[in-house]
Amino acid sequence: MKKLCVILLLCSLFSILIVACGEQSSGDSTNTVHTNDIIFLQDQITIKKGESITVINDAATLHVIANGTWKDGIQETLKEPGAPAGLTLQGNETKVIGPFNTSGVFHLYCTIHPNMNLTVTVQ
Ligand SMILES: [Cu+2]
Repeated sequence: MKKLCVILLLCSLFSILIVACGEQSSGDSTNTVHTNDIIFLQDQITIKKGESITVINDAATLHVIANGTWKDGIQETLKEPGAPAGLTLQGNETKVIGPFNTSGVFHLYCTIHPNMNLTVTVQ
């Protein structure tokens, strides 16, 4: 009886491991970008066509993300064909931007914070 329990335990641990690995390789979960109160913690990300990006605001500050870019402290609104709609990110909020259904390079920026840029390469 004790042996059977150990075997059952090992089997269930093994299946949890398989499920965990499967989730990690299924794409979207890895497309995550964090922000602090003034900037994206990374300035670029590469994703696959059809995928989205999860933006996690680690600060209590509002961010307004849109298609465009900051150049030398001056903001430039862009209308790149295929760029997804922008979004408002409240303090400590997590939101998904996308999906990006067109291949190419897209520029996202925060309209509030100078030089808060994110370049998205869609392959
Ligand atoms: Cu911002």
